[in-house]
Amino acid sequence: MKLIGNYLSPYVRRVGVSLNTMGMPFEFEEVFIFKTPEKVRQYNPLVRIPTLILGNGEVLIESSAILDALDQIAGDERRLVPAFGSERRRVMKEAAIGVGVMEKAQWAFYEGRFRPEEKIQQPWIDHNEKQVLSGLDYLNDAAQKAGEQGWLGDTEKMSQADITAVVAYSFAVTVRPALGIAERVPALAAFADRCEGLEVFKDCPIPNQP
Ligand SMILES: N[C@@H](CCC(=O)N[C@@H](CS)C(=O)NCC(=O)O)C(=O)O
Repeated sequence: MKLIGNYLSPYVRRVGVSLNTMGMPFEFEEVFIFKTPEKVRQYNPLVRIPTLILGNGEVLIESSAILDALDQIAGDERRLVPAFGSERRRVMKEAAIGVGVMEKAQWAFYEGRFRPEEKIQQPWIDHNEKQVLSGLDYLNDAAQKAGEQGWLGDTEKMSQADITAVVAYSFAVTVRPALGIAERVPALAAFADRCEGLEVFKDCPIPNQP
């Protein structure tokens, strides 16, 4: 299995951490999409990362679809989103909030990164940052309830809710440093520290911005 992308992308990182958590070995091809898009175009018509190539050559795209397929491949013992019931709904909702935080932090980040200075829309950045903070506040409440040993989705072991929330938090802290996120969401910050200390996360380090 080969994962193409880089770990500044929270979508790529959630897939890498999930593969590690499920004990699925993979090769990682580090690609910075705006530098070398041709490395991805041959596999993915959208030219986006993550792109995952399975052992049989099948190509998977879009992190949530990739993770859904991996859960199926891994089977019930190792899957990261419970198969059914209220536990599944809870994990999916928290993971969705994590993905929303990623998207909104990404949009705020891209506004400053891709537009000429005179065309940057500060109200649009503010709008996105407000949603980042609101999503993180929600995850902070979940982290508060989880306590020092528990998990965000109230599951027995780490689930996709935890992985996506922590990857979203660490991404937001990295690309929106001026927001003072760690101080605003101390329970989530402590929870993220706990998870980022695990090998499955440490194996997928966020690179310096290219
Ligand atoms: N919804 C997609 C988002 C993927 C995404 O936005 N990837 C970014 C890198 S963080 C990318 O490939 N951007 C290049 C582009 O869209 O042109 C997912 O979950 O996989």
